[in-house]
Amino acid sequence: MTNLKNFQAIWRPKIDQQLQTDLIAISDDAEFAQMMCYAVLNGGKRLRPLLTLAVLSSFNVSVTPNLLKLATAVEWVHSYSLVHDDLPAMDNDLWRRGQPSVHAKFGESSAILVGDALLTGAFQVVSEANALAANVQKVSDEQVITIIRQLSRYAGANGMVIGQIHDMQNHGHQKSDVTYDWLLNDVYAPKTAALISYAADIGGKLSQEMASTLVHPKTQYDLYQFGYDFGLAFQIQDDILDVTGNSEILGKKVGSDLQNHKSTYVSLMGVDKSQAIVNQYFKEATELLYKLNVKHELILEIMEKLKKRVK
Ligand code: GRG
Repeated sequence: MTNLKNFQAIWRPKIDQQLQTDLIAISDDAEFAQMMCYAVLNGGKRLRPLLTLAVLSSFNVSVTPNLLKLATAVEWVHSYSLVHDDLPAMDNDLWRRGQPSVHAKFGESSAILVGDALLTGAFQVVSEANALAANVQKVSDEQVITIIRQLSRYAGANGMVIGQIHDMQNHGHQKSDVTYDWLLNDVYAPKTAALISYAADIGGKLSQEMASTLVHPKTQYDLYQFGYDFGLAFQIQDDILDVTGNSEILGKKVGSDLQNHKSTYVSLMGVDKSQAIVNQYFKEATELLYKLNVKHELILEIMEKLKKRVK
């Protein structure tokens, strides 16, 4: 088994178990808890929590129950964004991960509220992670606050939300002067790269604290920048898959951008040039990884796998 296969075989089920436990525990209403579980647990790659855990492993930090729980909070935020992104007022997608999207299954008002509960729940998860740590090293309160601050920044008004606002302005070609720079800096970076760079970044911050590993500020910055470049590549790849992908494999409709009359890298410059830019961002992310003075093989494998993704 490759390093990554082994790592995923161990940690994917643990991430899912942690998510399920917390999703069920957070609501006294079993029916609503099931809706939340549907939104989060029905498929998905778990890229963001796996990335945080891979960074911890690169710094030789053992993943204690509190660290696992902290690493899963980003998946709550990510899942909320998917639920809201699929709503009729946004992308109006009826399929997600090969299943009816949350509003298609439970109705629009429930989907809005599931998203709301996932977003707020993420912060509850972060604030309660140490309660799991009876016999393990606690994460300092200061670090917990840093994580809350980072996650709220990347999810909030200067993060995913503004990315989505700009994305909506891009619907129906309402914005006539769409440029690559605008797409990259004002849509893709806040909408997609932010959460991926968050996942890499907190892996480094937690390693610094838990293993007293000296994570040099430059290394910490490189980790963040690695996640950012990776995230941009990931999003442009998403544009390409929306044109070249297979809806059964993707588990969602293809051609959504075209149908929503959205400008994307692909509509502006075509598939081949967009692919060349994806390759360039992956290359830059790889170079940053090589600069990190850690065992980067696992993170590299994650990226290599995602480079070839078809969903
Ligand atoms: C603030 C409502 C709101 C939305 C924010 C992030 C976002 C905007 C919308 C999500 C939809 C979308 C297509 C985002 C682009 C990033 C992306 C490729 C998401 C899919 O992430 P994966 O591939 O999904 O990690 P899985 O299903 O594997 O978890």
